[in-house]
Amino acid sequence: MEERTRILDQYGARVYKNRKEHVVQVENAPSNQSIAANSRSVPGIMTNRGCCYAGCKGVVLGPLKDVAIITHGPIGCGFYSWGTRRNKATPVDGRNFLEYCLSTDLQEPDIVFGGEKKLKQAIREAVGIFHPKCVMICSTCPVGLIGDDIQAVADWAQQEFSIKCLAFSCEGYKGVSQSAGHHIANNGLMKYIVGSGDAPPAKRFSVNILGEYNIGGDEWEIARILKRIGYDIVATFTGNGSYETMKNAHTASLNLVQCHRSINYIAEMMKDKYNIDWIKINFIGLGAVCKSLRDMAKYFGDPDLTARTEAVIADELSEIQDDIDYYREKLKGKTAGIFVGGSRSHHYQNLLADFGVHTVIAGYEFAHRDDYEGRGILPNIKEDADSKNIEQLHMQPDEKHYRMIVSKERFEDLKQEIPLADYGGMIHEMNDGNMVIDDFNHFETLELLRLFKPDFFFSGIKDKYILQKAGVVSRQMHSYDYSGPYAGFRGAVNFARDISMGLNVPVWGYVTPPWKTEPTLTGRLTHP
Ligand code: CFN
Ligand code: HCA
Repeated sequence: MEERTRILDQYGARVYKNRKEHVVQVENAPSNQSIAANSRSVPGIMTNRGCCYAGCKGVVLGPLKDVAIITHGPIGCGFYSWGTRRNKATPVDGRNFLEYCLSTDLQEPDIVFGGEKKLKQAIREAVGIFHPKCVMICSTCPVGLIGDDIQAVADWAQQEFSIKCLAFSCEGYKGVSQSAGHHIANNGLMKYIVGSGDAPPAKRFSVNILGEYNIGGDEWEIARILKRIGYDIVATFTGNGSYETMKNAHTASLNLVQCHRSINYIAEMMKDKYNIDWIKINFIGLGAVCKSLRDMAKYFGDPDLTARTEAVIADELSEIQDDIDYYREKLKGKTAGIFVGGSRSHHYQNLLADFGVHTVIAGYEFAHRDDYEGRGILPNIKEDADSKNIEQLHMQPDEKHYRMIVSKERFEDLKQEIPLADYGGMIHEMNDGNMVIDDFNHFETLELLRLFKPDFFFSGIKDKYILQKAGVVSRQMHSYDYSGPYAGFRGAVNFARDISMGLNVPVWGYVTPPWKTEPTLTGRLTHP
């Protein structure tokens, strides 16, 4: 596989040895190739990953709008996890704590003599000003190093102020990426909040939405559709979410899992503890939204609900049909690269495909192997046009997997029978020659641009500017730059409009960048 070799061959021996396991070029699609993931980045490499604190405070806990979250640490961590992710929330009784950034702002003397006193004072102030029912403390790196006992402080605060106070030891250096922080946050929410409410059992078609963070208003659009069909949303984890609703999440009948990476732990724990089933859904992309809604109806098995689902799908699609046709005409045949954190790089491929855009390179910052390789039996079934409905178990050359080879028709039938919680991963759904890269870095990004020349390259803050300077249309797929929602039916149109604008805007033709006409560095060579 040529492109893979051309990238890897440029590395020195040690980096080559590490990176070769993380760079896959798809062969024999639908492929069940394996990939190395969720391991330590090469020290010093320009990775796009974040830290454990980012995953816990920034991602999973941060969107809770009625919780006063105090970042215990120097001010930078609190400040940089405030607002940039664009997780939006509707105020409750005119209040929305997301507008505030609360931090102990640790200074050198606190590092030397301990920060617990300051943390107690911060909680006292937060309680005095905001009167929250719940306070959360999130530790940053130095707190773990100096050994502040944040759990003891949380216990003290619960007594002192008669509130719920949870401590999360999510120091940035724990684990290898944001992913460890997701797990820590999931454990805390599950242990201390879910199930602590006393609401009566929820209505008949009641669901929780897990792993949806209301970036750019996505949750609002998803909730709009679900409510139209007649679903009752008990709690969303955690976009536009709240302590108050999450307490009663155990009363729902079904958990819908949007981002599997950040929240599978809660889905599994709620299954064990409350016997609530979960299904994998995806509200990004028209085909994916329709499939998810149908899967939900199938789960509940109610004829009226199924009829309402079909009626809403038909109505929503007819409302946007003209826009979809218009943008498909502008976008079809284009190619894209997409590199985001742990689930969007897969989900957005569906939305791009709706408009005829093929994803040729993709990867995650910190996903685990199941996000790439799939979960359950689906990834191990392969359709083969020549197969005459005969199922056979076939050992792959790498001797790691058995795979069932079936005809196309049987493949479609089997897909209907497969449990709704099973899904194919990213690799399974990409085509021959496409690249899948784990924990991609800036060097690889530039090489991929050179080798594949995609029309779009979707990514994040850290690499956005190298892409733009290379003249490639890029949108920030973490926060949608300043736009959104991109989920659901109406979100699909917003997305198509934004990327089509990026492609068709003539402005770059009018600008000559200074480095094309002037030297950017001047100097004189002197000989000693
Ligand atoms: S909103 Fe989610 S969808 S939660 Fe996760 S894995 Fe991050 S913050 Mo950035 S955009 Fe990204 Fe996913 Fe799930 Fe967001 S792809 S990196 S930790 N993510
Ligand atoms: C995080 C949050 C982030 C960062 C985005 C980026 C987000 O992981 O700390 O690095 O481009 O979505 O805001 O993923």
